[in-house]
Amino acid sequence: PQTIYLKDYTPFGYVIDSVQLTFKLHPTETRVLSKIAFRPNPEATDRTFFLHGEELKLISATIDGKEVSPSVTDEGLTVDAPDAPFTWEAEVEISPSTNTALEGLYMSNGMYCTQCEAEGFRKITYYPDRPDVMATFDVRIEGSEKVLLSNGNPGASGEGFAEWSDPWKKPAYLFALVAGDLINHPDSFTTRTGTDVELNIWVRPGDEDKCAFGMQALKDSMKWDEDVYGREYDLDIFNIVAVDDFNMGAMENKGLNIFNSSCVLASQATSTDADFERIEAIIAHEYFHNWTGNRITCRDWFQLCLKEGLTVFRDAQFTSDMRSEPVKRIDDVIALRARQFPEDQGPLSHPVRPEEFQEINNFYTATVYEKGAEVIGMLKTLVGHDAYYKALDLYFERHDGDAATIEDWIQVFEDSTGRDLQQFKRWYSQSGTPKVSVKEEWDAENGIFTLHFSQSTAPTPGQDIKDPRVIPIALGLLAPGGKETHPTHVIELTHAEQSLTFDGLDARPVPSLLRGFSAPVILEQEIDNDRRAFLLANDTDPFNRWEAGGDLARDTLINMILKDAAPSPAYLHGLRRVVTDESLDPAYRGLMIQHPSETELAGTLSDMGEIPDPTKIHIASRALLAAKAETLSDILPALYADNQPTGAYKPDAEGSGKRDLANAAMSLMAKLGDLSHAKAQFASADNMTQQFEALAVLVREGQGAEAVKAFYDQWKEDRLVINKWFGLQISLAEPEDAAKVTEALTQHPDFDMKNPNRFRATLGALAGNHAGFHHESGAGYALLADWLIKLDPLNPQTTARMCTAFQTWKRYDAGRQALIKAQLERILATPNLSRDTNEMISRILG
Ligand code: HT7
Ligand code: ZN
Repeated sequence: PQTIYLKDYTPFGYVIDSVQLTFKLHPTETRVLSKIAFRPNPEATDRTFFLHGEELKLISATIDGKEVSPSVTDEGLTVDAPDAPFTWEAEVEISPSTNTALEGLYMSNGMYCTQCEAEGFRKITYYPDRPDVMATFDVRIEGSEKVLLSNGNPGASGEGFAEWSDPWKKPAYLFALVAGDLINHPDSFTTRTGTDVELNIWVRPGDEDKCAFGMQALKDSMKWDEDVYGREYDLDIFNIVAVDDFNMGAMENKGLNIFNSSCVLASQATSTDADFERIEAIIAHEYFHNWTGNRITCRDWFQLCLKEGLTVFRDAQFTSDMRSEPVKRIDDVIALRARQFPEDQGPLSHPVRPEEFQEINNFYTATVYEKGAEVIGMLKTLVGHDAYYKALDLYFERHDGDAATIEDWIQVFEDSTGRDLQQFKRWYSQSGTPKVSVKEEWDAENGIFTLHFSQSTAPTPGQDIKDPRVIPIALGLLAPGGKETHPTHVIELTHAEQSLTFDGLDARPVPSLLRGFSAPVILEQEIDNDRRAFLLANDTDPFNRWEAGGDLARDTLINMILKDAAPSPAYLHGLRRVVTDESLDPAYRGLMIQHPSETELAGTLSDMGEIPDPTKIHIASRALLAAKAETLSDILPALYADNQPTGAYKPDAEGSGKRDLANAAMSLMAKLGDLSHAKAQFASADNMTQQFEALAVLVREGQGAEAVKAFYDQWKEDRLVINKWFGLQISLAEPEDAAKVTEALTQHPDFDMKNPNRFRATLGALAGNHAGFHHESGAGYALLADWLIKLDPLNPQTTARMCTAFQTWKRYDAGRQALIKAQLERILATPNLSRDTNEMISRILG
């Protein structure tokens, strides 16, 4: 397969003035007619007229009305084109109903829909399918479906047709079309300058009662983007459509966002609090792309973080404002460490702005998205709140309508702040997670306290040498009595080694470092459990307080795993103090009760140079849960009772925080043998959060068989709830049973490998059951490999993404490594393996 390099970028030889598309819909013989006005691009030297096109049947092609005979390959066509303005017209035939890859135009439950990012438009018609080619689109859809939608504003419509016109120039990846017998949940929004915007969420009949929450989230997002970033919506209508078969979460097509139904449909009975929060965030994310992604798009796919990192950062700001800032930050850091750190430290490590790829779909990664957002967060920390928003104003003003680059982005900040950001830019080009080590020096005689910092990054694939980066470290100092003497301020590390001195101190202070997780680094400091307990009790920074609790838990777990030690009293007492501290938000206390996941512990052990034993990790994790239950036993009933939210169910921060804490108490009581609360809650819950948590507790305690059956009977008609049912049984299966349980569920009549949500709920859950997936028998590895091989010819994109389950394989012992390697080689040897999966497995094998 061909490798594409950032350094090889050249502009396309032609500019497009307008695009007219006509779709004559048919499940197997859809005709797409295109009429495109091209003219030579004065900024390009190469006039090769190559149009991308894949899996298209070319019916006819003309230039200025004269038939032409292009030379056609699997990737597109080339034809001699004039060095002057001309009109290209073509007719192609495609088959949406047999398109299982879910890219281009495909069918899901009888409805037509599209997914064009990154390179799906080339499966719809011949076109320069690259993000720097932008044009206005007029679309006519002919079909018998009740609802016919495309981007932009509606035009003429009548029996069997509808026309749409998008006045904003856009790249083809933002094109969308939907046709189906759908029902809408309508609403409206008046922008701050008084334009009325029609809003709709379109769903399959039966789902209309699950749209209200998503609609409110959309209106909140529209308002927030006006208030915080001064960004207003720019069309007369904004449509969202829910689709069952979808490779990712959602897609920001201009004026016509298409959503995985799991990321928009919500109801008290069927969605958990976590689902509600996620839906709110994804709706915001896609909406925010209207400015960061659509109005300003990417010059090429190497610049993906320009829109994704910024939009993730913006959606995180939105969630912090809507809910709890510290809880959101902690959740994000947990996710970053679980998904991005392993990626950055393993064979798939790549820069936030990659410099080469074979298949761009493989680069929609945690590094591009989440580390990309961290980079924006650091930039904001470095320049400050006001300078950040001033720079963003300039970015929107200067680049509106552009296909921009990271250089453009950095330039905006340099111009508006006067700062030199060239060293900071290394965050975009250097892969790997930096380690920041801190040593303390206390000069008691003179009251001087010095922090000696050093930074380093281990080599990553293709990058042996790393240069120092700009690392913002937010820090504060506490006096030994617990009082904060130096409130948070930010220092900038720019050298491999650097020191910071505080003088005039009466006593040796306790530093609180990397507050709010001010940079995506691994912090190594001289810290013992007394210090951690002190910070857990006294730190004014809620993130570091949580971090201190997590570090205590991690330390005790590591000692339990490596030394068969008993759980540490310091951790258990500290935990008790926090959990009983009623001044703290219940959601925060709920987070404090959790300890690091088994997967995270495997990573920690590996960082320490130890070989993680998944069975020992699992046993220790269970034992710590039991110890926590013992320690808190006397307060659990009250914790459970006092945190039952009163009044009608609300999926807001307050209600969900209380349910989290109450559910944690229920789970610990079950550990002590008291299943009464779980049983009663399962039977009487009026919301999915409480019903599902109760079910999880019963299953975890080996008492779930009846409830699992009852849950299925209750929800068998609801495909999203049934995904949860599949996932739960596998996630909570005992290590030795996980592969068997998964295999049995793949034989269940409701298992459908063509539906990515169901496939992920099943095989993804197996990969997420750490001790089960890594069971020494190798059955988990073999089963996942079997299914990846089966899925690849149908849906390469989802197959390739799921290969990441193997990315940490070198952490494990020789026996497990050999088992995994054999499966990776088996996948790689599969005839006709997709480019997507081939690239992923080759990189993982290294
Ligand atoms: N910009 C989108 C990324 C995307 C995608 C979405 C759905 C299906 C396939 C896709 N490939 C790439 C989603 C986002 O980040 O907002
Ligand atoms: Zn996005």
